[in-house]
Amino acid sequence: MELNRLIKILYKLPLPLVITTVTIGAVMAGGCANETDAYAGRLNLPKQNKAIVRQLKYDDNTRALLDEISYLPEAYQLDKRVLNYLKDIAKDRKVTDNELAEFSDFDGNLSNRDELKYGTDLFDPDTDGDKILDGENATLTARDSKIQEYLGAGIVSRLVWGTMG
Ligand SMILES: [Ca+2]
Ligand SMILES: [Ca+2]
Ligand SMILES: [Ca+2]
Repeated sequence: MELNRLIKILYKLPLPLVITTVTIGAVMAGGCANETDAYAGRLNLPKQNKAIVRQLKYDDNTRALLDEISYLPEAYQLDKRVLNYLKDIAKDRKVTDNELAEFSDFDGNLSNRDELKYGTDLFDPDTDGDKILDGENATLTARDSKIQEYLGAGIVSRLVWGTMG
């Protein structure tokens, strides 16, 4: 509907009805941010994060982004790089698929969630500086611990020394 026509129609209506209509319209337009607020509130994020994300339109990507933020330890949530990241994302009020993917892996190698599991730096692709990326290190460590497990169980030594059975 054209704005002019809308104004003409509103003119003809009694004043209380106009006020009600305009109020409902305003509440509906602001509804998205309120829903984002409510969801962010349930996740119990620091107020610095909330102040930024409350500008976001409420949809699946926004919900996924909020889950990613809430998964981070507070030191990361309040990290300047994370806050700047969020400010950038919130500029156009929406979270694109790319922005969501980038936010779930800050250094482009191994997801943030896995980095937290392995205790590696979320912003450094090679935390221990051995020129092997964190993702590869994690795989190697997982394999190592599997071997350690076998060694611990004595299976390998029994196989090697032929003392089985
Ligand atoms: Ca990473
Ligand atoms: Ca890393
Ligand atoms: Ca490494």
